[in-house]
Amino acid sequence: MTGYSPSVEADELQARLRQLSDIGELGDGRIPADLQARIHTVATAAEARLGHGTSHTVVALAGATGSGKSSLFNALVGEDLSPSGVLRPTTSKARAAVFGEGAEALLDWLDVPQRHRLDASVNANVSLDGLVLLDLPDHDSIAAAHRHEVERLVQVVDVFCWVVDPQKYADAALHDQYLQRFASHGSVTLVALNQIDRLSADDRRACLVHLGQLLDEDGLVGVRIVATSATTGEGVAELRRELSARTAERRAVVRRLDADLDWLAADLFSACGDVTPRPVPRIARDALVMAAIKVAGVDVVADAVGAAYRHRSAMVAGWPPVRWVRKLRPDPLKRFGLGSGRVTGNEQQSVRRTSLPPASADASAALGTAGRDLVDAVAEGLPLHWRDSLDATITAPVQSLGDSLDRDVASTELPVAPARWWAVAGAMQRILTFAMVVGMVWLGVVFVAAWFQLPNVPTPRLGVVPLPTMLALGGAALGLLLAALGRRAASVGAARRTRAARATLSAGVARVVDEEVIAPTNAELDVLARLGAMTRKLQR
Ligand SMILES: Nc1nc2c(ncn2[C@@H]2O[C@H](COP(=O)(O)OP(=O)(O)OP(=O)(O)O)[C@@H](O)[C@H]2O)c(=O)[nH]1
Ligand SMILES: [Mg+2]
Repeated sequence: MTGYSPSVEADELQARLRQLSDIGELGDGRIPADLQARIHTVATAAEARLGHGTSHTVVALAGATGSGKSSLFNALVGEDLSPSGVLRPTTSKARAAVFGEGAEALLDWLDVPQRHRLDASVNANVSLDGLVLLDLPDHDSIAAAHRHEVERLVQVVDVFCWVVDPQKYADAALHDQYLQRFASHGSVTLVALNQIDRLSADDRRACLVHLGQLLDEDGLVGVRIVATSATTGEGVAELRRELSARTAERRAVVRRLDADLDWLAADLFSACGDVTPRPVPRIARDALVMAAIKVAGVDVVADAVGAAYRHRSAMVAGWPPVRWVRKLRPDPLKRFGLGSGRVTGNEQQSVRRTSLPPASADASAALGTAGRDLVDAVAEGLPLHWRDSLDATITAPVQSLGDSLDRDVASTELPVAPARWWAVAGAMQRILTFAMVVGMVWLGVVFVAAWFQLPNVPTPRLGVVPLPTMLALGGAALGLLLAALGRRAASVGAARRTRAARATLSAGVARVVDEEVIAPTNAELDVLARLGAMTRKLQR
């Protein structure tokens, strides 16, 4: 950062704030609610603070009751503006000392009505122009209103000046609740070890060393510590010089907001930046497709396609005298509301359904398991809240997959077109049956004529066999033989069509699974990967 001009820093901050807002948008439902709330708070505060410009630097004197904040405030400004006292706690509302012009709108936004305008050159050597010094109530107050006032203001001030005293500088309340929490804010943090007049020279050194160690442990390595006494005035000029320098460089506004971003970025990183999600593994997708194939009833429909082929073939090319028996049996495909071939435009629009029996409990359970396995496979190693968002992306479509699969099966064009040989065989069957009937009638006439002793009906012979006998027996035998051959051919064709139907239906199921589950899951994983990349980038 050294060597950067304030405007470059401000531009960088603006760019980071835009990234943060993108993360907030993309992170909706994918980032834990508390982090999402912090994104909102930081973004809103940054926008508002930057809206008031960087010409003023707001420094807050914060600390425990009795540490001497108000006394130090008065000493720094050179006037007794803020009552200090022995009654604890003394200060209940923040008070501002404003050096130089302006800052009204800024103080309105900070909601600090008690303001005092002061000459920028309190001390001839030091200009405090642009400094807005706040005297805060006690952070560890017995009065909740004091704590709220402090909490509200520490979120928005530009520089923290923690005022500690030799008795309470190690208090857990200060270190746990504030110093550690603002560990990223070292560049905008100062510590005043006040009431230094109460210590001997040796104790001062020891106290300063110990305080330095505690701050290091808090994560605030190398922050400036100034030893002061509001009573004797020792160190006050040094602290004033420090405040003057920080105000003059006009970088605190951007640095504080940058530190807020660093702090948030670190937490965002541990929540979602540490891992990169990968697309759905093939094996998990295939397992889901297999389970969906069972739920869709692909085997039942494929078998019905074969059975329908045999059935329809027998209806056309079977032996005509017994064909009517076939008619009594239902068409295996029509039973399921399938097999009428092409889907018309109207049918596609109105939702077409099959009358297939519902999937077995086992098949449905297996689909549910495959869905959960998919969640496990994609969420492995990812943060828990991402698992939740993936669960939401996967579970609902898996649960409604049955309906979509049924619609897909209903609209699949099944291979049930009549084979060309059926018509040929059917025509031959008609000729053979005709020959058989002619032969039988002829034989009947011969038989009746002989019975009534009428003159012989002529019966030409073919070799030794009379023609009517040849027609009757030959027609029947050839018809039966042709029907048997037809059944065999239909069996072979049916097996082929069963395989083809299974392949077409399975491909349809895979397409539905890909469209309704895998594609949205991969899209969600992609969003999560982008979110991870964005939080890594925000980290710097
Ligand atoms: N000896 C000594 N006493 C101090 C010093 N600074 C403040 N005091 C005294 O400490 C007491 C508390 O001072 P305040 O300035 O009211 O402390 P505060 O931090 O503003 O307290 P709250 O407003 O209650 O949070 C007063 O009696 C001061 O006179 C100092 O540097 N040395
Ligand atoms: Mg006070």
